[in-house]
Amino acid sequence: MKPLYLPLLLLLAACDDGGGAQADPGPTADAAIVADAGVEEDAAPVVDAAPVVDAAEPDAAAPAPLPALIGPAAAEDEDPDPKVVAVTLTAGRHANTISDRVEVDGYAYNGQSPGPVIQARLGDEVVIRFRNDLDQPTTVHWHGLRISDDMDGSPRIQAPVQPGETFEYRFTPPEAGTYWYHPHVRANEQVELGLYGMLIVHEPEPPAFDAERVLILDDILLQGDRVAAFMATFPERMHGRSGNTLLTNGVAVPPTGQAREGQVERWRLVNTANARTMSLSLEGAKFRVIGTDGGLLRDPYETRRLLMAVGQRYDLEVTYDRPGTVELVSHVLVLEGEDVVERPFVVQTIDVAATGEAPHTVTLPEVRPIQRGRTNENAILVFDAVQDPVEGVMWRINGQSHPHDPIFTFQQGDYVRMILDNRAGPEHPFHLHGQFFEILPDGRPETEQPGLKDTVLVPGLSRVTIFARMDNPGQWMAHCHILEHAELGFMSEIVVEPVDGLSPPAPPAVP
Ligand SMILES: [Cu+2]
Repeated sequence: MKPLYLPLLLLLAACDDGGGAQADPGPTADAAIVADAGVEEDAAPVVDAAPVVDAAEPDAAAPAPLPALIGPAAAEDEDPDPKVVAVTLTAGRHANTISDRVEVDGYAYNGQSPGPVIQARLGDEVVIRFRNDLDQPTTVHWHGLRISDDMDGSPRIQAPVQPGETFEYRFTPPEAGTYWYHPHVRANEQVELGLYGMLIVHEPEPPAFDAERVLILDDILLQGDRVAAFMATFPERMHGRSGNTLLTNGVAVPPTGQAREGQVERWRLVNTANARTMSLSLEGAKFRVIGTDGGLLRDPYETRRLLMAVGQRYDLEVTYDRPGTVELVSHVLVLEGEDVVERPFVVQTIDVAATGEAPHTVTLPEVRPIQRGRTNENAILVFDAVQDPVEGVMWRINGQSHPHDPIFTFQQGDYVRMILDNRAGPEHPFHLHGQFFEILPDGRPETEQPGLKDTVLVPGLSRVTIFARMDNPGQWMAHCHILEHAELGFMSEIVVEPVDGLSPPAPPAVP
């Protein structure tokens, strides 16, 4: 069987002149903190607190029903308590159907890939009764949730769940937003084989959209009807694995949905690919960005292209202002002869039925502004690579691959300016667990991303500055989200020490 409609897809990462792992040693870890210890006035944005959605009026009797969801099947809440969401989640082998002609031997959660959409309301306690039916250890990481570190799925804290064993994850998400979950053990293999899903924390009073549409965007590298061998090529080690087949909610044929002229939907997007940065456009409807990694934006914005690094999320408000066909398009660099050209691939189609009705206006909850203060710490993180006799290439962060000790220790409440200095050719989507940050905009699309983020794209041979408020104490992974880079050394930790009198990010008082 053949991969479906796609010709050879090419890496999106800029070519680095033939594999140029750069041997520049970079600064030593000792030299990495360049902070003058003193507090420094800062004109740049600094995260003060996550945007807080104003609490809803209490209605103790019955919570409002969750919005209608279009996408992968949602997990069943097994707990009758309206304040608790309890879900059984089992990882196991599964034949994943990606089209009516191709079935791929892979993995799945609860027999579906993507796994079930897990939904909670802000303030709910979430209990995940996890079971590992794989033949290898795994964990579940809740990407973006600022929960306690022992529930974060980090294999440095949580002993990985062995085959046949169980683990109960228990947390109360402190912010509403669009999140996702995936393993943090051999992630380049387990995610590619199908272990990923979306987790939604709804606002106390969800905006009244006609529907919410979940779009989990991925790619997969197939050879015939099998997933290609892992780490078998030098380009995969250099740039991460780029698939030759794009998947939307696990299927290769662009799914078709239905809507009616005048309707307004919320689309929740996540890029779960191993390495591929998505460049997206939406044609045939009006849309604007209303949310990102850290939840709803105070100032939604319009754009023609969405640049979406792996791990990042966007919430869109999509307004069907005319009948016809709406297409979500992924713009991919493709090798044609000797030329690299950008080609459009439709990854979702919506047929919009004519009604003659004008779109209604959806009122969004007011989001408080992000407070900006002063940085009191600075950190430089240098990303580079060295040649390695075994692996071909090893990725480094501040001169070390897989550093054993934390690369930085901060105090709870620190405002940290982090300079992410990429000295190699390939781009790196940098992901910080447990905290949010803001990106200092500098005109490049990678940095023109307002709101609170947990993942930022750092292009090759350049720097990006972020401002992080370290308000969640614990031991937190800091790594490249190109899963092959993380496996090959680009995986570190920071520590945030608790400070007396400061509480960790707590769920807001929701009645
Ligand atoms: Cu990387």
